[in-house]
Amino acid sequence: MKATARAHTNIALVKYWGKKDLKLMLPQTDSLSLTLDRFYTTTKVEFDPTLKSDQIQIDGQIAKPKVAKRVSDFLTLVRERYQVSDFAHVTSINNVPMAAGLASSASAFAALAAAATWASGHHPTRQDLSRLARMGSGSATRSIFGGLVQWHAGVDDATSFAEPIEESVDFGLEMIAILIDTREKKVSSRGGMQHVVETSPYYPAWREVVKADMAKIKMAIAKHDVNEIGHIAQTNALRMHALNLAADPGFTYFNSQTLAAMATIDNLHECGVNCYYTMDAGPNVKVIYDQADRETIFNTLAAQFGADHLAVAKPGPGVEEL
Ligand code: 2P0
Repeated sequence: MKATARAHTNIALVKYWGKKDLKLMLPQTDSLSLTLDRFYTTTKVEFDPTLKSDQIQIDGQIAKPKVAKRVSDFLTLVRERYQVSDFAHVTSINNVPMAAGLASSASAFAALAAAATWASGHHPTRQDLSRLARMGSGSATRSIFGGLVQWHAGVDDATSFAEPIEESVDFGLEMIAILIDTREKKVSSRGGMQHVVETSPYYPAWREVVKADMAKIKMAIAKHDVNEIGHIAQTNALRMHALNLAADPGFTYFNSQTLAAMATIDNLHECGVNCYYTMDAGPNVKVIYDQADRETIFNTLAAQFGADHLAVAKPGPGVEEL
């Protein structure tokens, strides 16, 4: 009754920002991401008939009550789905700066969904694992798969799952994460996105933007056109963040360093280096480029932010059993 799973984070190129069903965790729109090799979570789950409650340890520490409840609620879902009556020991190690907009919940819930399911003795399809991971965190839906992944919004539990568009991405697409601030963010993704759905007058336009961007980025992926992929991702990210500014009250995840990084990338781009940026629910900036330009981009960013604040990430694999 035990299993260990490793899942990698993903960065959305066409973002998910808002739910249409909070209970079933159905998103308002489709989204598309790149799973990264560099950041991942390894989670062991062991069901134990002698336990009186779930025992959850994250990065060597007993989980704080709020986190422990979220994990325990998720385990209860797995227990109901697969008729398990025991509580579990959960031990999780993150190779991701937690809650800093580097999608730690994506790798965390993808790894937990897989480890808990496998520990229960079941080996469902990856599509089923993706649907289950969705109940923990939306972005975790996509982290079940490697490479470029689409999450179909769907209309109910059965139809809202991720699917790989291209699992082995070997046409040069790469990212550099600029780690500007890895402290926990002030506005959670969950709270931020629902505030936007409820109060941002641009929300109807966002749904149309995503529809168009999904079609465009899939064509760009089919052509292996890194520039076009980067351009679509950057525009999409800016439009997502515009929703936040236009909410009531408005808010932003950007800080001055975020804006400085964006300006540097824009400058490089104007100088003929093809690079683009995307930001999530935090101040960190992820740079999208073709690996042929890595050195130029890395050296420019290292001069500004320090090489120890940069992490080069390549496309990574889907969830695996260890
Ligand atoms: C994404 N983000 O598509 C978007 C873009 C952040 C910005 O998914 O409430 O942690 O658990 O579903 O998945 C982050 O939100 O939120 C996220 P929940 P999640 O990657």
